[in-house]
Amino acid sequence: MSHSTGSFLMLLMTTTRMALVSTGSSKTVQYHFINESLTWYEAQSFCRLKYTDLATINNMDEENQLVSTLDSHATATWIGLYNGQNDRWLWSDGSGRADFTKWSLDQPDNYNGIESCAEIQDDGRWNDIPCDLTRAYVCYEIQRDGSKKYVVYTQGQTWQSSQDLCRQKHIDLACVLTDKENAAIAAVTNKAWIGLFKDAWVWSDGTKTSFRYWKRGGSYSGNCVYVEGSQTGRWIPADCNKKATFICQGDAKLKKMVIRMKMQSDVGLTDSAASSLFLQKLETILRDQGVADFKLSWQSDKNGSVFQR
Ligand SMILES: [Ca+2]
Repeated sequence: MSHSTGSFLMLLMTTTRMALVSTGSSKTVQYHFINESLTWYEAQSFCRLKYTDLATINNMDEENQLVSTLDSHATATWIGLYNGQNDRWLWSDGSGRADFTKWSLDQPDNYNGIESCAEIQDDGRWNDIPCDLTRAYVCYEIQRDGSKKYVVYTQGQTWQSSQDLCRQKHIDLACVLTDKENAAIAAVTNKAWIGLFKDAWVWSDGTKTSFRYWKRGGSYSGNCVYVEGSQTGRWIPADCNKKATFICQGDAKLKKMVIRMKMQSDVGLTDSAASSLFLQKLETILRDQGVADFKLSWQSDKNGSVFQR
């Protein structure tokens, strides 16, 4: 190949620019199943470094979306829920902390230390009682005009079963936000479960949702939470030091580096074969230097050419 002036390239070498491609706000959550077994804490660090955080689940749609990302062989997969130690009263439909309350006199008293669910009484006042008692229950749904409709079921169920049944047929157990709503429920029932429960679980990314999807039955303990195998996706508390696969959320954090180089060549670099060969050589050099996990590509200008003379 002759040393022609046409293929003699002079490019200016200049600064490197770092740009963090941050997470955008999208309607569907981006879940990423990571097929590596780590402790909950290690998984949290990994997710915060590579994505946004461990996965948060706000509702049943997101729960189903998360389950669909699980590897078919996954048996236990960490999500971002952990024990925050401080109990508070929350609503079953995910709407968070109960700001409006209508407790009966001297309630909630957590009698015998086992009262974590709430019933509405004949007089419309609330009492905390053990969740495994059976009661009638009140579900709710939203009507076309945006108003809430309450549906009472008189056959007694535990609080958990009531929640499952309400979620199957309606939206959730009744959540009560005003005196007016409370009066509407009191008018149609004597004693019944409402969607109020107490727990200390919090999300790694600070989301306030009180949506929960616990496995029914069995006895589990631990301060971190995993979802069980791909079939059900129900949540189970476990020892945070156990190793499990995990799910991160958010866009991947990319570091983009733009490099300008000055080069001299005997071949025409406008030739695509030559420029891809050069790219391969650059990649080899970078890998030899221990740089892993990267992608190289040419950036063309608005005229579509990579090189400027
Ligand atoms: Ca009580």
